[in-house]
Amino acid sequence: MDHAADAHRTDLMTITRHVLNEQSKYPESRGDFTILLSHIVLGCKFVCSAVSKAGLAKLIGLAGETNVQGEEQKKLDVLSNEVFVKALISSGRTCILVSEEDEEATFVEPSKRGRYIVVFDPLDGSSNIDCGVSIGTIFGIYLVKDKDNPTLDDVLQPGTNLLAAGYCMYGSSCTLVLSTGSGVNGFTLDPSLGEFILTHPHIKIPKKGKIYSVNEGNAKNWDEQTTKFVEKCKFPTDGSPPKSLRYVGSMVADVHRTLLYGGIFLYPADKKSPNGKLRVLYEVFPMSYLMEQAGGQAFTSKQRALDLVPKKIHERSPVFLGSYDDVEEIKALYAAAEENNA
Ligand code: AFP
Repeated sequence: MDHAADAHRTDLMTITRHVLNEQSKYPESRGDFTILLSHIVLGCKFVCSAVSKAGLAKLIGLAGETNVQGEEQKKLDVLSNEVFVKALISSGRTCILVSEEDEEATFVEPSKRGRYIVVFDPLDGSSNIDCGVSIGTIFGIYLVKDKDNPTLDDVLQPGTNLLAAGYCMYGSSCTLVLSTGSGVNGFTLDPSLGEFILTHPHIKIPKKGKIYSVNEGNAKNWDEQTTKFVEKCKFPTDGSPPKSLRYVGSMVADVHRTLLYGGIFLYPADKKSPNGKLRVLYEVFPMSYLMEQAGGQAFTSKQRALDLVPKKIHERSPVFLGSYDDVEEIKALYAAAEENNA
């Protein structure tokens, strides 16, 4: 028996303890963020449990509704959205919520209002639900300017203003990855304890990776830069081995692998979708924030992704994110094209 390992395991760093530790660095803090986070964690635990029972409980199947992007909503999307919205409002710490599933932003009634804005995709990758492939929740947190007078402008902030961001992946284990602006930490749900335990402290993405992740089925509609980049991944000209391709089609799963193993995740613009597919507020921003906090980069084809200022809550943007050196390569291709056009 490995007593040393067991002794180590007796000092469990739960996500709440971790956030309380962080909070203690700010004497003026009133614990509001910790309370908010505990409600997000509750939502994640609920969704995790629902996802793992989905087949059994016959939760899978169309709910007969269509979401704002014109996609068919699965029952689990509807459930997850309801659970998160209710958990966030009942925290008493939120004032505006933006969910992928709701066309309009939700303004919390004054009696339940707090200082935080939460943007989230309660169940991303829903086309993977029926086959049991990893899916996830993505969230970002902002501060409102004036709690008594919240407006949509408070939501349309650049990603650089995020206070925190994270995702929870419902896969072979349930993993919550979080950054509150000082690095990235990963927590795994111990189902017997019902607690997220710190299992991946101080995640740093490798500076260069061996994997690229993209839906190559869209290749015929890509621009020249994306085409060149992917060609270089497959047929490198610098003597390095070709990169491997991995693509789940669930952003959380593809980004999680990229964060841990290194490489690049791309969802570029193409002729059919000139703004790409992924949503700025609750997909591109949180994942770009985590990548930067882990030492990587995120780029839109025109600028640093976090510098974008969205004009609409469901706006989309192309994104290239991952290992620093890999993103640097795609940036160089776009910079060269711009120079040639100048
Ligand atoms: P769904 O929620 O419709 O499955 O979309 C998932 C997603 O928004 C994101 O999680 C994936 O990275 C991306 O779309 C996959 O899109 P493609 O199916 O076009 O590759």
